[in-house]
Order: sequence, then structure tokens, then C-alpha cells
Amino acid sequence: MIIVFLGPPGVGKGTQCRRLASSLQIAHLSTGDMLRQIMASSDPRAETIRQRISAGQLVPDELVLELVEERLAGEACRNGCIFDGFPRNIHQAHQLDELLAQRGTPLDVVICLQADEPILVERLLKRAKLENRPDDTLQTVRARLQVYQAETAPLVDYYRRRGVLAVVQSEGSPDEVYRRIVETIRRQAPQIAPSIFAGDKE
Ligand code: B4P
Repeated sequence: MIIVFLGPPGVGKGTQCRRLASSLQIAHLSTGDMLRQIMASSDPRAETIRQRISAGQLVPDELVLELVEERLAGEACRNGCIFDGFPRNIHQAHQLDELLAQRGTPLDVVICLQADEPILVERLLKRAKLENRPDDTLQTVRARLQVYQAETAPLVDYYRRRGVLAVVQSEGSPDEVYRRIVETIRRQAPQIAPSIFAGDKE
């Protein structure tokens, strides 16, 4: 089972993917989390990552792809995974297509979370007060929103043409958004809906 979550920064991808992955009992592959983990270590790639994330730019594709490839091959992804924040541009999407073709697992659904910009900015600035992330300043948030429009938003059409895209409004409480996601999966990808934990369905 393979699910991709797309959406602008702060739209709630991480929040929803964690819950859905736990319900489906599949791995949650957040490239943002993987990069922050390396950034906090003594890995030689940490400085490149820190510079790009702090500037609100994407981290180089080769670096991200190496991480994804390694994780996807791991035992934790045996039953599938949810990609959170990957792919983030057309090149990454092509690479993902190749990885999935090699593995012989189709992409079940791409969920694109959407919310108006003032809501995104408000959520990210609120998070800035709670977590010490280098990319939640107002200036960096603006840069990230621009990068999203230029590089990631074209993926919406890419996946729509493939017939796997579902757009879900991410305004409202996390519980409300989660209910919409489950409803959308039932309609768009009925083949995976039965795997959603019964207690999470309503
Ligand atoms: P990510 O870690 O993916 O971060 P994000 O897009 O900001 O956040 P997300 O949408 O997951 O929001 P969250 O649930 O946390 O990326 C960070 C950076 O890493 C990127 O800018 C880039 O530099 C780099 N990167 C990552 N992947 C890459 C790739 N594939 N290629 C290249 N570079 C890559 O929610 C945000 C806040 O809102 C939280 O505080 C949450 O509690 C709150 N919230 C969530 N849902 C809410 C709701 N319904 N109501 C109210 N608040 C809510």
C-alpha cells in the first residue's frame, strides 16, 4: 500500500500522516523528519541540509532520494508506506515512479491537503513558538510558500492526470481533517479503506 501526501508547508501533512500510518499500520516516511534527524547529528551532510532548510529552499534531490531509497528498502516498509512531503518536485516524482516500478507496488492514492495562506502562516508561526525549527520564521515561511508554488504545485496536475489525486480541505480541527481524509480514501481508493483501523473510521 503506497500513499503520498502533498500540500503546502504547515497544511498539516505530518499531523495527518502520523495518525493514518498508525491506523493502517504502515511506515510513515517524512523526508522533513529524516532531514531534521541528520541535521541534528554529526553527519557531513548536516550543514548543507541546515543551510537549505533555514533558507526555505528544497534540499538537493540526490540527497533526499538516497534517504528515501534506503528507507523504502527497509523491513518497516514491507506492507507499504505513507510518503509525507515527498515527492516535492517533478524530478523526485519521476524517481518515485521508478522506485515503485522496481518494487512492483502501485501508488494507491495521492492526497493533496489544501488551506488558505493566512491559515498556513498562522499555524507555522504558532509552531515556531512550540518547537525550535529554523524554518518557521515569517521570512522563511514566505520563501517556502513560493518554493511550493514553483516546484511542488505542478505535481497536483501530474497526479490528477494519472487519476490518483484527491484534494482534501485542511481547514478545521485535526479530527475534522482526518475524518475527511478517511472519507476520501473510501471513495478514491476503496482497495485500502478496509485496512483503516475500525476505531478511526468514524
Ligand atoms: P516538512 O517537514 O515536510 O514540513 P512542513 O511542510 O512545514 O509541514 P507539514 O505540512 O507536515 O505541517 P505540520 O503537520 O507539521 O518540510 C520541512 C523542510 O524540509 C522543507 O521546507 C524542505 O526544506 C525540506 N524537505 C522536506 N522534504 C523534502 C524533499 N522531498 N525534497 C527536498 N527538501 C525537502 O503542521 C504544521 C503546524 O500546524 C503544526 O504545529 C501542527 O500542530 C499544526 N496543525 C496541523 N493541523 C492543524 C489543524 N487542523 N488545525 C490547527 N493546527 C494544525
